[in-house]
Amino acid sequence: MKRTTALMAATALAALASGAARAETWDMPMAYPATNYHTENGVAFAACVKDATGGAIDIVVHPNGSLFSGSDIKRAVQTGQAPIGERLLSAHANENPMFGVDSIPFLATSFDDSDRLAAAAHDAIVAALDEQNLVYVYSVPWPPQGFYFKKEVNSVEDMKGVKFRAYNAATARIAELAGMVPVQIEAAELSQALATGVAESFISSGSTGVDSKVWESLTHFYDVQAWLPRNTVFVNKDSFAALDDAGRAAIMDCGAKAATEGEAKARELTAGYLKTLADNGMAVSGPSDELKSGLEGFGATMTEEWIASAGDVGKAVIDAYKAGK
Ligand code: PCA
Repeated sequence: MKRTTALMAATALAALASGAARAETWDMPMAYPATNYHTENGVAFAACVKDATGGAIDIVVHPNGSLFSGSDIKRAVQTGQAPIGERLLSAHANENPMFGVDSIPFLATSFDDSDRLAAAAHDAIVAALDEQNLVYVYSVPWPPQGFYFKKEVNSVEDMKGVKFRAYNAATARIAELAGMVPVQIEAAELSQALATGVAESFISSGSTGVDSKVWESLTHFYDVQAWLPRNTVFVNKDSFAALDDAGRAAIMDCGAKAATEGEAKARELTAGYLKTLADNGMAVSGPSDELKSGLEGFGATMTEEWIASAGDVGKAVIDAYKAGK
């Protein structure tokens, strides 16, 4: 009895210290498996926020599209159905081209370049999210993107007619340029789509290839390092405004920590993912010169298209990124 009272007093004190009136539980929908580093990093972020607020903000991560499917997460947070969430922003480039800046083929192909591009685009992305009732918290890159097939592919001509799983407008556009047949599928449904033949190829990281055990359906991975898309965590603007100063600071400080730690993890895991693909029997290699130059041709077309759609803001971001290289 005595112990319980002491514990309750301690909890009350912690809540007082954080300046919060009462504890709040925040559901955080995420689209990738619980064991993926993005998700584990989200769970660490939630623990950081809980600790920093003395338990006043308790963020509960829902992985693998279990609360909202990947394609619904952003809208759910915009409309306040969930106060916080994580999404592959480039999947929403149709709403604002700035969301697709990380998926321009061969613009930023390493972690260092991805960081520089994200820094150059930061203010524009924060503003684009703000227009949609969202507050930017942090983003973490995926490893470089390569192609998965169930046959040897030595040129873009070899891609013709293949059923291709797309995850955003850029991946669908590549399919179109290559004469493939694109079908939009979330990562949570990828294994099944490959097993049933709905898709027979895709572009992604080694991370998603391993998560989806793609060696059960496909045979070849080409490490073309086309770009590094990012997952972005954002909060509903009204939910954020309703917090006290300490709560808002906890979210932003823990977000900065999550950005650093999540990317460190991505860098650390990248080579191991490709090794796992090879250990499971896949042929893992770089692209042939012919394939590479075909893809670079698509990249040039898509860079022009992106700059045309993103206007002066987009051009300024690309110029700033290139100037810093
Ligand atoms: N994995 C995610 C997006 C990029 C990546 O590497 C996916 O394939 O859905």
